[in-house]
Amino acid sequence: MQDQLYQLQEQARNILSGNWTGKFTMPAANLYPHQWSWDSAFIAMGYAHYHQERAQQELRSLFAAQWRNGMVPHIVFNPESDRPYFPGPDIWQIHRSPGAPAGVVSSGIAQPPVHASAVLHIYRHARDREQAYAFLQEMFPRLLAWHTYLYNERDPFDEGLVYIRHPWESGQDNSPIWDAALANIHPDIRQLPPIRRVDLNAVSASERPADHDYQRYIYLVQLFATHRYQEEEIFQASPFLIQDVLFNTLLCQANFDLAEIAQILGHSPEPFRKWGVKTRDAINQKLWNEKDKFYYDYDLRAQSQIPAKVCAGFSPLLAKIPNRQQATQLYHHLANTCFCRLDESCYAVPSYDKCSPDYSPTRYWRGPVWINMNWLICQGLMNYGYQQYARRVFRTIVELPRLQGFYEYYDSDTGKGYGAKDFSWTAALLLDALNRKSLQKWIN
Ligand code: 2M8
Repeated sequence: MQDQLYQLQEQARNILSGNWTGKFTMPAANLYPHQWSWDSAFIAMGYAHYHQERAQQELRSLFAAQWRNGMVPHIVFNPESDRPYFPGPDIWQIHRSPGAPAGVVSSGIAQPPVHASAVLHIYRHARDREQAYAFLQEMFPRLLAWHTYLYNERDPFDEGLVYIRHPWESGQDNSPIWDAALANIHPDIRQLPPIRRVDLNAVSASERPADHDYQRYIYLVQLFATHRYQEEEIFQASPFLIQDVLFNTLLCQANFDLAEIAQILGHSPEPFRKWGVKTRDAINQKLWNEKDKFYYDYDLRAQSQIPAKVCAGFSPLLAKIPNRQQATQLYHHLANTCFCRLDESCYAVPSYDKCSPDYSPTRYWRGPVWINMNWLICQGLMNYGYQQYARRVFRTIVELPRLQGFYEYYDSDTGKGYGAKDFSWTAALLLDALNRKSLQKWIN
């Protein structure tokens, strides 16, 4: 077994090396040939166990594209890449914004703020302590600007909850959470740029978002460019404004991690703790549904919660957001046939409620198991002492890549891998899981 695990880790490291460009790591060479924001944070957490320099470089490259208002863009385009990706810089047109960064080309939206957590993780695992401390010093003002942007520009009612203005900002692109909001958008197809689904050259259409989703994704991008990426204008104009459970949970945790970074550097941790607590309380107040005993996103346009049971609803366990009773109630949803009972042979955790009529075992964020979500949920379950289930989720992080290869996502019933092959965060988070002291007891 030890031999097998050694080989598996070797494979994971080889995947990361294969996707490494010299400055950052592509999520997958054939489908995602540029740099993605939250991917890089997850990838850096894998590197942290064996290549400190590269872990640091990964985030350094990303933050080199930070906008003047503090936003960390969700894609940083690689000018040297000749691989196709849509939408490219010509669609984003970030030069229309006065806040766009100089000398780099990026998208004009964000992704979940996992970066402070990744920076602290790198520091904790660093062999070269001096270099690690210098890295904290370098990243602290950038992280501060990033979180400040989110609270200043994305929380107009000062609730402690930030909104996303595009499904891609959540990282869960075609999640059923967005269906109703997107259905209210009726783009005039003739006004849209041609939609080049180059993703379908790499992956079957049945595993990717539908064309009507893409039309709406591009409609929103066009709207942002028309408003020169001015947040106040977008807030007035955008039909899509959602307070997302996963995004806010990761922000909450990132604030607590930023507080720790501040303390290490001799700054006051208080402002960051306050942000964390404010967001934690707001998630419980506004995103918890007392009837269904589940966390749901909130649609600011429709002014209502979005009752889609997705696995991101379990993510607040990660940041210790639920109280004991809420955690028990969440666990009842998880250890249930509609997700995956402990005695069932399925692979936990499907990304969407299997009892929903529109559950799909293979279509992207509408059902398959994702290793990053499992990684978050596994730690969340451990926070509340759900050891048996946490162990099961941990084993899935290891078993699925071992049996099937390092895919982007997996069918919860068969375990078959789908989407991109040699997917970086699947490799990086497997490396992290296998090298975490708290999880090593489950390796046998
Ligand atoms: C997926 O999203 C991109 C758009 O950002 C795409 O489909 O082209 C998502 O799974 C997202 O969470 C991820 O960061 C990205 C790269 O892995 O791919």
